[in-house]
Amino acid sequence: MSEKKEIEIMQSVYDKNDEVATQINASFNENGIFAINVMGAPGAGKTSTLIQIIKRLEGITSYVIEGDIEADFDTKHLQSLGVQAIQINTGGACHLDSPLIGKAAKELALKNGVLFIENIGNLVCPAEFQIGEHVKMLISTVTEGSDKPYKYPLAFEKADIIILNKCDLIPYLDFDEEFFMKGVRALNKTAPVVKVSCKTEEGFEEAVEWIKNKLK
Ligand SMILES: Nc1nc2c(ncn2[C@@H]2O[C@H](COP(=O)(O)OP(=O)(O)OP(=O)(O)O)[C@@H](O)[C@H]2O)c(=O)[nH]1
Ligand SMILES: [Mg+2]
Repeated sequence: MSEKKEIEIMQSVYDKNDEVATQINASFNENGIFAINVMGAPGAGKTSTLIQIIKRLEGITSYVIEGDIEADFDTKHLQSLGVQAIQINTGGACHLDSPLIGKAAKELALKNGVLFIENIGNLVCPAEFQIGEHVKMLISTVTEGSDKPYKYPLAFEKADIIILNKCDLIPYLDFDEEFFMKGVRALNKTAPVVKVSCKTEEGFEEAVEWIKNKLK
């Protein structure tokens, strides 16, 4: 009985979230905004990757909504680089939801450009919630180990593009790229997997081209 009640409540939480997400997505379309939900574990390099991508999107306005449980270091860092960024602190919640994005998007007064939404560092819950995005970008790293697609399948399954970050550290690790790719492809046949390093700033061209093609 109690189990049945829990399922009903969860269903209504997802339904309400998805309804708002659909409205937000329509508003993004009206305003010429292409929205990317950026997901990944804590410290995977989500903010570092955004910095690398944004500086290669010359001539295209980039906005960032930064999601964190607490603190605003990433927003301050992006703003110091001239990026229009706004902070959301969930105060404990492990993912962003669409009402939070709706409010932040209004404050940014978005018009014609790319909106990156850096989700809370978490490889599980962000993949479950639509937040009005057009695509999902997953930042995975070689330091997390090559078994992550097997252990956290939903994020890999739902990603439209997978960035494999921190590749400068491969010589010091036992990362098994073949095993990683086998796990990814069992879940997701189409998402490009792009190897990068924010440290050496290498490998970002493919990701930038992918975004530019989506904008067309
Ligand atoms: N060696 C190496 N370090 C990296 C790379 N990318 C990011 N880092 C480091 O990893 C740490 C976390 O990077 P962030 O960009 O803050 O990661 P994040 O995913 O935004 O972190 P949260 O927002 O806290 O979840 C920082 O110390 C970065 O300098 C990389 O490609 N190579
Ligand atoms: Mg960050």
